Amino acid sequence: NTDKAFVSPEYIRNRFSTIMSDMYKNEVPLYGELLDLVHDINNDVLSKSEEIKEQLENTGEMTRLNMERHGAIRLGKPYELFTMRRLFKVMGMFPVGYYDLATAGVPVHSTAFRAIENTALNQAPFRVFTSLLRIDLIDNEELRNNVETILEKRQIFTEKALELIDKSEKEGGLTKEDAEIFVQEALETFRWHDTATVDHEMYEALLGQHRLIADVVAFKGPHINHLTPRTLDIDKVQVSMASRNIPPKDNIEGPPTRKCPILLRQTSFKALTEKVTFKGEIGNGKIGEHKARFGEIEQRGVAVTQKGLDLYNELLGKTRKAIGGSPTAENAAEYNQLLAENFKAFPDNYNELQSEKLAYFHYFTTDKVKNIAKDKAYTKADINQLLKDGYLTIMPMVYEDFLPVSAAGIFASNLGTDDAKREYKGTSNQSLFEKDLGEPVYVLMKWYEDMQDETIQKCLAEINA
Ligand code: OOG
Ligand code: NI
Repeated sequence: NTDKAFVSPEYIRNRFSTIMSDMYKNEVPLYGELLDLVHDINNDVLSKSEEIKEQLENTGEMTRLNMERHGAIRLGKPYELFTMRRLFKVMGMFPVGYYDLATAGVPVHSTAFRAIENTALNQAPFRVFTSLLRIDLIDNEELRNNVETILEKRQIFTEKALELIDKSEKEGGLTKEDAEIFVQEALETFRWHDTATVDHEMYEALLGQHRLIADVVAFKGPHINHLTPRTLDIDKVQVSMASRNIPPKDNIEGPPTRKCPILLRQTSFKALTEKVTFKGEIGNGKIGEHKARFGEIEQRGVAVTQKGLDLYNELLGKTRKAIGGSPTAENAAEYNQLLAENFKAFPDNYNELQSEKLAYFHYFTTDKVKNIAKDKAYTKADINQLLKDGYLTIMPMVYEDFLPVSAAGIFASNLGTDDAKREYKGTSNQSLFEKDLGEPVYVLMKWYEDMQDETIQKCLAEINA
C-alpha cells in the first residue's frame, strides 16, 4: 500500500527508548542522577581528548553517545519471548547472541535485542538484554507446577499492542499515529507494579528457590529492571557515584582499565528496596518489600575476535580462580590488582591488536591512495601491507553486545550473594531457546566479521577503481 507513509523502525526505537527512559527516571529518580553524572563525565573526557573525540566522530558514534542506553527484562514463559521478538522487530531490533547464565548460578538464558546495521545502530543504539526463566531448573516439583500455573494465566501485552504488532507485520510498517500508540502501549509491559499477583506465602516460597524466580513470577509483567547509559570513563563514574549519594556495586565487571579499551566494562548502583502489597493484603495496611531494580553504567571498547575472546576468557578465568570465584567487597582491591597484572598479556595498542588478529576494525583509505601504483589489483591479502605503507588506517569497531560472566555478576550483585553461589548443573540449551523465540539468534562473531569485511571491500574497491 503505497499511499501510507510509514515511519522508520529507527524513529520508533528512539521514541520508545526516550519514553522508557522518562518513565524509569520517574520510577527510579536515582537513575536520573546517574544520567547527569555520566553526562558530566563524558563531556569532561571529550573536552580533554581530541583523539577520542575524533575516533567517535569517524566511526559515527558521536551522534549516538547521549542517546545510548540498554535495559534488561526477565520473561517467564515461551509465549512472552516469542511475542517480545515480534514487538522488538517493529522497532528494528533483532535477537543477537545466546547467553547461558545457568552455569553462573542464574536460572535463565538470554539474548540481546538490538539493531543489526551499523547506520541503524548509530541512529538509535537502544538495546534490551532479554532473559527467559529456565523453569526446568526449579528442583522442587510442587513449586515448579505452581510457577507454571501462575504464569499460564499471565498476559503481559496489551490488546492494542498485539493488534499493532499484527498490523505492522501485515503492512510492513506503522504510520506516525500508529507508532505513537504502539510505543505507549508497548511501554505498559515494562512498567513497575507495586502490587504482587501472588500472596506473601507464595512470594516467600519463590524467593526461597531463587530471588530471580520471585522477581519474574510474582508480578504482572516484566518491569524494566535497569537502564544503562554509556560512559567514556567508567573508573571516574565508579569513584564519583558516592558523592552524589548513589551506592556503587563493589567492583567493575569485565576487563581492567586500559589505554585501548576492549569489549565491555560495567558497574551499577545497588538495587532499591521497594514497597509491594501482596495479593489478599490490599487495604489491610500490611506492606512487603521487593528488591530488583537498579541503574547500571557501561563503557564500551573494541570488539574482539574469537582469538581475542579466548584470551580474554583465559585471563579473566585465571584471575577469578586465584581469588576463589567472583570478587567480593573484601577482596575487590586484590582482585583488581591481579586482573590488571594478568591482562598485561593482552596487547594494549590498536596496531598490535590488528596485526595479531585479536580485535575488529573499520578500515579507511587515506589521502595517499590518490598516488598508489595501479600496476595490480589489490586484494585482502594486501591489507596489512597497505596499512603499513599508510594507504589505509583503522578505527576500532565498538563492541555492541554483552558478556555472560559480567551479566551474571550484575544479576548477582542485585539479587543477593547467596544466590550467586548456587550451581545449576543443567547444560546450556540454545536450541530450546531458539524454539521458544521462534527463530535462531544472529551469530555474534559473524556480525563483526562481516562488518569488518564490508569496510575492507569498500577500501579495495576505492583503491582498484
Ligand atoms: C540482566 C543482567 C545483565 C548486562 O548489562 O550484562 C545485563 C538482568 O539483571 O536482568 O543487563
Ligand atoms: Ni545491563
